[in-house]
Amino acid sequence: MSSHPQGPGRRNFLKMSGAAALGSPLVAGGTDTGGGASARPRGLPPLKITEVRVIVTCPGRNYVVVKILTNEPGLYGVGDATLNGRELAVATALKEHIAPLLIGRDPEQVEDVYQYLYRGSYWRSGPVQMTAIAGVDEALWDIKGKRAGMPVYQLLGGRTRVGALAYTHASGNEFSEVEDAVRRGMERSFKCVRAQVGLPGLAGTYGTSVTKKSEEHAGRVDQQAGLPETEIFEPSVYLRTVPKLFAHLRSKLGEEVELLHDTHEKLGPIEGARLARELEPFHLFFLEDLLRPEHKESFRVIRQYSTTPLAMGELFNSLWDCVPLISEQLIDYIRCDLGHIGGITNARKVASLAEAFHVKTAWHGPADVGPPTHAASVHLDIAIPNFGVQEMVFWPEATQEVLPGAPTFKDGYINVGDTPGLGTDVNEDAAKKYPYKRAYLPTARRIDGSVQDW
Ligand code: GCO
Ligand code: MG
Repeated sequence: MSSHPQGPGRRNFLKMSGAAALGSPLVAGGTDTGGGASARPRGLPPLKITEVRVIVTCPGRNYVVVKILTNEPGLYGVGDATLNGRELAVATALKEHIAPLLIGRDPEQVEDVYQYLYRGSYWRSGPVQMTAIAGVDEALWDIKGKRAGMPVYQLLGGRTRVGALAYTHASGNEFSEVEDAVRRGMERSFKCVRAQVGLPGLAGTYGTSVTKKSEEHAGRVDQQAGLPETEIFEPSVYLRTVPKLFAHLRSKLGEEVELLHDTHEKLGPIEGARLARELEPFHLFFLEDLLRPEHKESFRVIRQYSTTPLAMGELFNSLWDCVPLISEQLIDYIRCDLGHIGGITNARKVASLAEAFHVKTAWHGPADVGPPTHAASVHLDIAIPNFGVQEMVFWPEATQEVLPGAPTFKDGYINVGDTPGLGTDVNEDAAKKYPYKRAYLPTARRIDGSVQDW
């Protein structure tokens, strides 16, 4: 690898190549070691990435953590690169393909690193690659914040709100169980609760085949072993059941609590339109992921029939996945996962695009992405003008031990403090106590045995 083009080495190079005279950034053949920013404005010494550690750990469930070290003693950044059920694919991409590209680079050139990793690999987008990039991106923003002595939200423009309105999960097999779970959320001061119910006669349905504590940990923390479970789903049963659940909840809980529901990409367009229309009287905060991510144009059908607010996006991996739904105003909330769409650098572009089209954000925030991604989401939430709501979880003790510093929750809002950077960290010794366990997401089939989206 040739020498890094920052500092004196770079200035000599520019003199020699004549590029300085043209005022152009570094453009030359040979090994790419960094972008074309001009000399350091603040008189800080040049910074270089010296090591990239990829830590795979399972404190209750699997997480992939990226720790980027620099030549400044003690200065490092931590990002989360967890992709539920495909953790080792991301860890390998990071270790084998991405880490070698980062050594010697200036960690402050966050956008340039993002562009280089996204477009520079030629093979672009996809969940594995974009999760790996997100881990790097979060670590770089963490370094930038630490170096500036500021929390990341300050670097993004400063606070626009006191905290981020948060939602929790409630589920059960009977309407009364779901009602009790929503009440527990409300008692805990949540103003917004997502409600999911089991389907009569069918074994396990997305969001319900979990422990009674599901609303607390919002994930399959106890179910990550062996081979995938198969759930059974039938659209007709689902479509008959869900409107009745919300009729029940509204009659018992009143109008004030904000209710949300996740279809998890299971329906076709006319089924989705029917559900959205039948749920209208119950005034959902939003109805999430009605259709598979491939069928963006089919959201037009749903819009034609219903005024129920729609959310979509946790399976999107690029800015361009978001463009059709946002630019046609086919959704009301864009809910990409910062950890699967390349981190803060890309998500803030999604947010700005959405701002121009009356679309708000609702970043994906389940237990299967780690605390640094949750923190990154909240830093963005409290800095942008078009924030909508933030999905959140409470972390089990083991996760807090390994990945301390997650955002905190109070009076219905999630928040980050003033610690420089993202505020999250990794305890590498503690991580070693919890080795990776192979784990899969569940899968689903119809009653006739055919494959169904889970
Ligand atoms: C949500 C999501 C999650 C996903 C999970 C898959 O809205 O919270 O749908 O529960 O199922 O992230 O790994
Ligand atoms: Mg979802």
